[in-house]
Amino acid sequence: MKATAIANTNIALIKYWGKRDETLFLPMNSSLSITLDSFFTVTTVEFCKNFDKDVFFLNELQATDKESNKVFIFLNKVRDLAGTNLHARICSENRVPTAAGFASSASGFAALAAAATRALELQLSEKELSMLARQGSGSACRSVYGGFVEWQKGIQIDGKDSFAKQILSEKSWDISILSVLLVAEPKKVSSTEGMKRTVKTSPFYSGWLSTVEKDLEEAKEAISSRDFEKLGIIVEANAMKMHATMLGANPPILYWQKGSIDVIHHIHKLRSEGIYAYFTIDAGPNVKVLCLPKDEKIVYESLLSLTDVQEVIICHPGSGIKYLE
Ligand code: 2P0
Repeated sequence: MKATAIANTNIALIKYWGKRDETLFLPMNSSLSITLDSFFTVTTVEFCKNFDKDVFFLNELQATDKESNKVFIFLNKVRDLAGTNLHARICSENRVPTAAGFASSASGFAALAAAATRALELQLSEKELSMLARQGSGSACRSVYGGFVEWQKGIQIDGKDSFAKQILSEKSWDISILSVLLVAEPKKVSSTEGMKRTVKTSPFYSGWLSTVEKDLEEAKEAISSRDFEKLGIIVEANAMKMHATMLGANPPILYWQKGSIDVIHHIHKLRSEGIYAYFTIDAGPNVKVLCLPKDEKIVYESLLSLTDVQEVIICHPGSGIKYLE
């Protein structure tokens, strides 16, 4: 009873920020992402009646109690679905620069959901798999699919209408996503904590909620008409707005560092010179830059010339979950 799955991570273009249910990972707003081709997690799950407890290895080392507990709690949800109490051995390899604040939980829980359900021979549809992965980490529900993906927030209290779906395949529109790794300390506030504090205390959060669904609709229109400039403007503004809600939290949350701001100004300068590049920033200091493949080289080289930039990794739209036999 063993299976291996690979899931790519994703970058949100319209952000998920805030939960209405912490246990079921139900979001306050819908979101939109691109699945990336270069950052992924490979996970093998084996269930066996001879195992007397669950064990979790991350990058060949036994994981910390904190990391393991999150995984075992999620595994209980899979066991409930399958009606089994078998223990498991989980081996995960993260090809995501974890310490740098890239979202490894998205690829991590998508790969875990896929490998665990396949090992137990549960026949889940992609929609059911997305709903399950969501309950490990919200953004994981989007990593089930490749290309451009929308996570519909849903309105039901049981979460049965909160899942992701592909809106455009990875082969239908190639854009470049440059992940800019900065000289930075590990973040002090987790996404989960940051969301909670923002929803509870930020006076700007109502402004986020009243405008984000419109941002999503405009982004979808831009994607469907392959209007890169229109998409870039919405994506950049949506990220800024998310960070503004956090600055209004009590105590305030600031994920940016000096290098983040340098990249923001640099992207604005590139645009003033006629190069269509746009940025987005998640719950961390690192910046992702979107541009068209024809401008990829020049944007890449110009980013590397900035003092606080350690590395730039070029990604393109990637595929959904894959299984290894
Ligand atoms: C996103 N982020 O849409 C947003 C934008 C960060 C900023 O989803 O608490 O690891 O496990 O559901 O999914 C990162 O948070 O949080 C995230 P949980 P998750 O990608």
